[in-house]
Amino acid sequence: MANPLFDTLFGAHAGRATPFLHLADGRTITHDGFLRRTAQFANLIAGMDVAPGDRLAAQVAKSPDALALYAACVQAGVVFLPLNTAYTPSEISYFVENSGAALFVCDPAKAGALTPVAHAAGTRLETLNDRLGGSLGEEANHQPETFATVARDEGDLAAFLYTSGTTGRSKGAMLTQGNLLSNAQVLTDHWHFTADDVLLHALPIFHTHGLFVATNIMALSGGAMIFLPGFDLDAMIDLMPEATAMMGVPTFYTRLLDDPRFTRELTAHMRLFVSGSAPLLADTHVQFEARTGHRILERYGMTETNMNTSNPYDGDRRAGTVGFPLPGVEVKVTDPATGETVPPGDIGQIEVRGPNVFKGYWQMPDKTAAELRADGFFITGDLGKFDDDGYLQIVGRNKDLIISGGYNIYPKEIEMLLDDQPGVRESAVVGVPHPDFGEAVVAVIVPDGDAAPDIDALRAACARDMARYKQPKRYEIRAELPRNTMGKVQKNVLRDDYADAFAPA
Ligand code: MCA
Ligand code: AMP
Repeated sequence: MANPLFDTLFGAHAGRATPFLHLADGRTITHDGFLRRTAQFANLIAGMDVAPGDRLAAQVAKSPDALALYAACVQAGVVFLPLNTAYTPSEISYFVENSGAALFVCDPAKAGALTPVAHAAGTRLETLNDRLGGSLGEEANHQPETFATVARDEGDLAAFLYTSGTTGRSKGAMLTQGNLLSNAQVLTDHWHFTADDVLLHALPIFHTHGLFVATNIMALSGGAMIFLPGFDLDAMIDLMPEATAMMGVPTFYTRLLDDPRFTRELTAHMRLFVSGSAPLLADTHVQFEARTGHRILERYGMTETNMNTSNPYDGDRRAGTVGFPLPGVEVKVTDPATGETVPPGDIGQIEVRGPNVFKGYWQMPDKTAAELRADGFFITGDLGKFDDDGYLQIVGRNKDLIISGGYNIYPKEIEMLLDDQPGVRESAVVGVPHPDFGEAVVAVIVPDGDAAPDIDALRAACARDMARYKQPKRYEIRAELPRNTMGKVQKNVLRDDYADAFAPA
């Protein structure tokens, strides 16, 4: 096959007038219409001297054109690098520079703030909005609707997704065509997706969940998506009768359950609800089944590996577990000190090997070597155990990571920013339970001297440099941080002390 990922996901549907994207405004884009738009973008970017293997970074609103830009990169052999729309210019500048992107595409409304970023990185800037506009959207209209697909093989890179580290800066996870394709094939099959499915798609498309799981599965199966710009409770309840399946982070499910319109009747015709990206509370699982009669199917994945395990489609979907290794994926639980597999029931670090596991971190051989063993096993940083029936349970993290509403937040990044502010001697950032987001960020500040630091100034500094979802939702002042005998900050003590910070009154 000339370009396995493109040919299987998109090319296979050439000429089909079947629906691919149903939009909130009532429009429908067919498979063929989507392919023709994709070809226009592929012609455009190839004409801008963006060559196969080059990176195209995009911080654009979710829209059919944003998705066509992704498909166009696959067709043109260009490495697609999607970026969270919440990122500030200072966050963006790192990704554009670090990836050496040949082209950076942003929303026209942000072009003013991002032009200096692109200049500094020596990267060409173009724009795209969610209304077929922006320089790229307009230019694409004048391009041919066919494109000679660039040949690739499964080992060639298809995408970079940046993922933060416990220390230091974000790392570009290099994902190959084979990584994405193998996972899309396994999941489509495992979850029984066919051309008859209509997926209610309200996730962002700059992360694995919304792009490589939800979109790739629907592209492969030939089904359709109700493609919402983002999470919108009213629209989701209105449109659910048109769908057969939904994928979401746990916050989607708790918000739906909080709404009395979300009933057994509304979901009667649905065939599948999938949850992932963050732990689904067993309580949510139970409540969901009581309300709707459906058992949510929970699965487990990572940016570096796509999906690793899944509860069964047919069979017992167990609350509080992430199911079994997917076909072709090996999962083992090991002792962090020795790397030896521990017996079932014992807790250890979760390691994963398979065609889904990424190629390494872009230009970071040391970090790659630290997490990806020579034998192909990737050390996830998650802690878990297998039960006697072979279900994997995630019990914690061996990494300092907060997951809030499905977004990963690395405390170190926030602490480094806070520690640089006037009046702050040191800081510690922890995640504590939050009724909507699962976990929320609390910053604990130790003042430098007697005067309390200006919390508004700290908020402003975070707002300037950091995406909103990362910004602490609570600041606490403390004379000192709790430390163990080795001098290490005891974050578990802080998590306990502020455990009720967001408890409902
Ligand atoms: C929004 N806010 C958040 C978050 N989202 N704060 C913390 N965590 C968040 N996730 C902020 C807003 O900026 C706002 O701040 C306030 O919280 C309330 O916003 P709201 O309108 O309620 O938020 P929303 O627009 O409804 O978004 C919530 C959301 C969204 C729908 C849960 O965060 C979302 O779509 N999450 C999905 C993330 C995802 O796709 N993750 C997959 C990663 P203020 O009030 O101060 O203005 S892929 C992955 O993890 C792996 C591979 C996997 O296994 O899938
Ligand atoms: P990311 O690297 O941003 O893709 O986030 C991956 C992390 O999300 C994993 O390492 C887990 O810690 C977490 N995660 C994903 N799915 C689940 C799940 N079903 N239950 C618990 N944690 C999950």
